[in-house]
Amino acid sequence: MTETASSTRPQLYGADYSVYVRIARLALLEKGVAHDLVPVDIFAEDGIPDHHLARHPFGKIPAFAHGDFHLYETGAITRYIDEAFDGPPLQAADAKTRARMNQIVSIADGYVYPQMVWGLYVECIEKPKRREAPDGGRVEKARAIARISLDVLADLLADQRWMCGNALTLADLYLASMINYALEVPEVREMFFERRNLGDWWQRVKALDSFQKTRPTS
Ligand SMILES: N[C@@H](CCC(=O)N[C@@H](CS)C(=O)NCC(=O)O)C(=O)O
Repeated sequence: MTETASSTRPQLYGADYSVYVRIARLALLEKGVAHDLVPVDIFAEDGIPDHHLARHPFGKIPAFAHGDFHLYETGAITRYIDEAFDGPPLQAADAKTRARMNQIVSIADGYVYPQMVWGLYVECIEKPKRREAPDGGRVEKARAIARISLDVLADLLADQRWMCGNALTLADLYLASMINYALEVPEVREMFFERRNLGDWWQRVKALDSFQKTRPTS
């Protein structure tokens, strides 16, 4: 792996089950940046450790350090990784494609994560595993927004290889990490694979070495 921005090895703080930690890891691997994933369990029984709150005052993961440069928020972390290191660009150079990529990342943050990961995956898969009943109202709202999200994403993808054209971008990395959990829900699988181009995109995502190497272990 190469690293040319400085000789300091970036540190990513978090856990491999986290959607957002995985997005940052995908960016690091796609750029070929040698780094360490430093474990932090924000759901530990004794609470979020103070050393993590010092890195991320909102107590979320991931947090990131490159030498004495510290960051949190996945959007800032992944854009820094893309811009500070050599390796294939993860953001388009032209304004329109870059704006489209940023739009898709916002759709992922604003609708796919809260509705398809929390509203459907957590409600329909995680809660029953903990012997808790899903919140029917929450699921119904999430289902409606999932349907809109998949329609929009299928339209934006059209017959392109990746969400923003021929090159993999942050838009694909965000969606890959989120869709991976959402597809555990049978009704999401059905809605997703009804859209043939999304199914083809998913096969390409699954074939990425970075995707295989960042599979959650728990
Ligand atoms: N806006 C943050 C979101 C990060 C986030 O929500 N991380 C989740 C794990 S995937 C988390 O820390 N959840 C713990 C909580 O909400 O208490 C980012 O982009 O990094």
